[in-house]
Amino acid sequence: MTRTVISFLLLSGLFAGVMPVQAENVVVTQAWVRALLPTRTMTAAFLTIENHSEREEKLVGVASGRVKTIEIHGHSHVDGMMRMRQVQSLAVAAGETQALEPGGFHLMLFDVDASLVEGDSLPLILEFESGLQLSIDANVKSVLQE
Ligand SMILES: [Cu+2]
Repeated sequence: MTRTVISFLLLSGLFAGVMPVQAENVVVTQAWVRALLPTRTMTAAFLTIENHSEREEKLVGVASGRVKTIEIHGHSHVDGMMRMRQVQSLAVAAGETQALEPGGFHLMLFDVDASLVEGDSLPLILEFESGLQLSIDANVKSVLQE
C-alpha cells in the first residue's frame, strides 16, 4: 500500500472517531492537572469519564502537545506499600462512570512543558480503543488547592 493510501485511511479513521453523535455518549468532566513543583518535569492529571453509550469504552492512550509522554497509572498494594503501576488501558463499562483521582487511577505526565503554571490549561487528547478521540482542556491547579 502506498503512503498516501495509508495516510488517507488514518485520517478517515480519525474523522470517524470524532463524529459528534459518538462523542456525546462519552463525556469527560473535572479534568485537572497538578501544577509542576519547582525543578520537576513530572506530574499527574485527573478526570472523570462518563460512558453514556451502550458499549464499553476503553481508554488506551492520552496525548498532549505540551507533554512528551503520558501513561495511564493505577495503584496496587505491594508488601503493605502503595505502588503506582502502569496499565495499558482503562475500561469504562456501558452506562458507568470512572473517576481518575488522587490515590486511584491517574494519568502520569512525563517531560511536561516547564511553562505550565497554575491557572493555565493543558490540552489533552484521549484515545479510546473504539477509535473515539476526545479533546479536552485540563485546568492546572496548585497542590495547595487539593
Ligand atoms: Cu503514576
